[in-house]
Amino acid sequence: MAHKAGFVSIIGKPNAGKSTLMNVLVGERLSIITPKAQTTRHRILGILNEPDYQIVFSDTPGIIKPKYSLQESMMSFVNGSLTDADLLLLVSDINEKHDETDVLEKLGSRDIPTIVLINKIDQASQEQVEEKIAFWQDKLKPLAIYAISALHKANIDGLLEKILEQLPEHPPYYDKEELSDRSERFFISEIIREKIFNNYQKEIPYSTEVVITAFSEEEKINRISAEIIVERDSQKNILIGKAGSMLKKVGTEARLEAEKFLGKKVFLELFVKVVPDWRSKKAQLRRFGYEN
Ligand code: GDP
Ligand code: K
Ligand code: MG
Repeated sequence: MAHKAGFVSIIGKPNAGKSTLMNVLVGERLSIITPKAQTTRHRILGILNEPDYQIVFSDTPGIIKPKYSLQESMMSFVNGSLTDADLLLLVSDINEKHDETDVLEKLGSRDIPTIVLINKIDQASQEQVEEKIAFWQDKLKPLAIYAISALHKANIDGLLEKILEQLPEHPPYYDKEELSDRSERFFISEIIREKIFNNYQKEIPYSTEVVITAFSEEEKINRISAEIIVERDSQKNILIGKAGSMLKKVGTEARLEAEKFLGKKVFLELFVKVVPDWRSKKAQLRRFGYEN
């Protein structure tokens, strides 16, 4: 049988469940998931390899109206994922009110085959599902609409078949051993960011970036150092916590997750550093990998 391959971009509003879906489709925990909006800041590839096909999924930041440079950069990752997609998976949270204007605007007059996924049906009634199906049918006339639960892996098998139907015959784009285009360093920085999103409130997660400053692989252990960047001294104090208690908690959680991810013992050192207003500074953003 001929080999199929293609690019499938996962888009939608913040918190719709895009990252959860990508991890389920790829069968690995590549993208970080938190209950907070704007957790995902990059375009992250997740590659599903089978003998007769390769699907290159892109997880993307939720579509918003950007207010500062970091968010502009996040939206340019979304645009990029639209440009080279063979197929779009538009994820919509069933409990969102019917305002998907930002998403529809972003699609604009682009004519990319789109499958709409109504997600979190575990939290909704059959009537709600039908109402939402009618909404999307009317707005977008997509190729197909699936009502799913990414979290509970409901109705995912049918979706995968439908995706494959849409993909062209093509040789693989990436080595068939590859799971992502990202390095282990990147995933470790994301794991640390996830623990920060889960452990702090208000603006702290949004003001935080993580930079891996050392990553050395030894036979039995990986030694990793990371800087947690914040915008102000007050944030640094909150991050560290009383006698270092909060930073220690984040460090422990991140280390355990990193060990699972790397399948190896990890020694993790965290430092906190203030870089005033980094989210609005182009040079800093470039340094942190948000180049457009
Ligand atoms: P993203 O911002 O679109 O990438 O969304 P995430 O994948 O980070 O998920 C946002 C939140 O929704 C997390 O707390 C997920 O656990 C939750 N979530 C994702 N899919 C489902 C689902 O099918 N059902 C329920 N109940 N929650 C879900
Ligand atoms: K999220
Ligand atoms: Mg996400």
